[in-house]
Amino acid sequence: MEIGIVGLPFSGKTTLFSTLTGLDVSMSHSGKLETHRGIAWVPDSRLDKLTELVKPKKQVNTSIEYIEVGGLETHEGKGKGFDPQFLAVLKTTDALCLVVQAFQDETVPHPEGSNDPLRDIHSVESEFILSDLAIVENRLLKLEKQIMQRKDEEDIRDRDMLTKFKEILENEKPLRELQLPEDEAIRIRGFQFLSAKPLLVVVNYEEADISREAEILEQLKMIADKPKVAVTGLCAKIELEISQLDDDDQQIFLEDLKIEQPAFHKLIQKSYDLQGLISFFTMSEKECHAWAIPQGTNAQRAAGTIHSDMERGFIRAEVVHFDDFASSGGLAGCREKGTLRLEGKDYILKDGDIMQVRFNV
Ligand SMILES: Nc1nc2c(ncn2[C@@H]2O[C@H](COP(=O)(O)OP(=O)(O)OP(=O)(O)O)[C@@H](O)[C@H]2O)c(=O)[nH]1
Ligand SMILES: [Mg+2]
Repeated sequence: MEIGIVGLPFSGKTTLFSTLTGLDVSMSHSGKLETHRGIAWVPDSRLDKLTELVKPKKQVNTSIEYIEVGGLETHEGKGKGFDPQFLAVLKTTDALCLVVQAFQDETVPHPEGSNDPLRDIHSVESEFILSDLAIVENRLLKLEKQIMQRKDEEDIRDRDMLTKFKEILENEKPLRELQLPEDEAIRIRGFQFLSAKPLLVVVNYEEADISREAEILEQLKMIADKPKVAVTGLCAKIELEISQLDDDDQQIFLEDLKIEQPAFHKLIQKSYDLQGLISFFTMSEKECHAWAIPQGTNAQRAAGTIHSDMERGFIRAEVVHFDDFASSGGLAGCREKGTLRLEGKDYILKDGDIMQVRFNV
């Protein structure tokens, strides 16, 4: 699972990237044409609780890879735009995280001269739309030529689909707003359109504004209400400090700020939810492990995320929900209450299920 971090220059992308991944890349920031990659562990209090109860040797959370690319630049004489090299990196990601500057700092002036999150979201989204439109137009030209020579059904289907996309993009609307029939939803993936990717907007506000978060985000409600879009806020500078503290100091810091968990934890969770992912768990003396699967995944497919042999040789799964496990204090209690049950391959996993796969290869 990969998420691209984008935004205007100085919006706080690198600060956020370092917060999420724990990597210090400030020193290596030698040129604008650099991309940074790193892993963030997805916090999950249920998995923490499982580890507490089961006491395995190891705990493994799910992870997300974040990739930061350089800011949207104004190129002399060429207008504004993302570097094509960055666009290529973004295309292969599963979702985009757009950072907008809402903090006031004399030493970090906004490239447009003032803070305006809506304007910034719009200008970055326009870049996505333009990039997609160029791909659509190119492909349409080729398809028309091909169809003139030979009427291929698949080409005609693609042409009709892309013609529909072209109209949406020309109206400056992102493709993620489209409700597509299933076959088109599958075919669109191959094009890696940027405006079709789920979008998480991160408003980077000032420390003094932490208590005003609800008010700040309210102004972006019309963006947050759109399909496959989520909006969240944080002060990247403070979050970076929090992420560098050990657990005890972190707790004191959070109490001082009157918040329960670091805002970047919420952000990671939202990146996860935005992609329609849920978690299930496996546990043994060796490790308690969280696994990411798309909502609606059945037990056999889910077993494949653990190991392909488990999917191939799937017989049954023993399943209990985390809530039942935690309230019973262990498997014995679950057996007594009948909450631990055997499920077949078609069972659809729920977020928080604990599963043990029986398989034979
Ligand atoms: N006051 C304040 N400054 C911040 C905040 N977040 C980032 N900064 C500062 O803004 C400057 C730019 O931050 P970066 O994280 O490097 O921003 P960027 O988007 O990666 O910038 P480019 O990669 O150059 O486009 C740095 O000096 C940060 O310390 C914040 O929440 N508040
Ligand atoms: Mg940067």
